[in-house]
Amino acid sequence: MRLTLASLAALAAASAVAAGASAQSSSPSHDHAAMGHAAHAQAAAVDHSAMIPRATPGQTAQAAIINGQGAEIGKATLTQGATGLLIKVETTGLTPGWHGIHIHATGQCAAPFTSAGAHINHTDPKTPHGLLNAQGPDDGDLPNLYAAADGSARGEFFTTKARISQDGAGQWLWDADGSALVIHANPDDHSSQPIGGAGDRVACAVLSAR
Ligand SMILES: [Cu+2]
Repeated sequence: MRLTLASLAALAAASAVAAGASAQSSSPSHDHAAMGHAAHAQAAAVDHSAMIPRATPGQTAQAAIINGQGAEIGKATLTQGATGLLIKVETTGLTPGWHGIHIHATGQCAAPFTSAGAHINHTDPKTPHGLLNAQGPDDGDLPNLYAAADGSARGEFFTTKARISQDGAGQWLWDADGSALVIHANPDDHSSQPIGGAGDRVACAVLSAR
């Protein structure tokens, strides 16, 4: 559809220019040429958005989720889609209830997981935290994860602000220092700073190509 429109507009512009060249003194053809130029400018803008690089779908990876004692309690499965990243979380060992879960900037998971750094948020200027924040969200924000009475939790999260493929929109998680998926002790309120009151970091998974 976009290509067809662009092609049509380009054709219209080309024919308008030709008409202008063959009958330069005639004012109606000048009007025609001006209209052609306007159509061409619009088509160029549409073309540009169509050229934003897209990720390579199908790339997938697994990352071990560890607790504060360094024990493996679950796994995260990352699947690259064409327009974003799907993060599947399957874990045990959490306190029952809601937990904030975010993508942090550094692929280091040594308890208490502060080495994972802040959220991935390399946009300039930095965007405030919070999926429900009018000025947010930051690139590492995700909805909360719910742990059942036995401490097990499963969920899928989709973000357009992160990727494991080298091309595409959003932060590349497999950069030189990797990234980390961090589960917090408390739920994220999705609006307050800096992390929505999510509290301590209780579990972590290193995200890297390795
Ligand atoms: Cu976090």
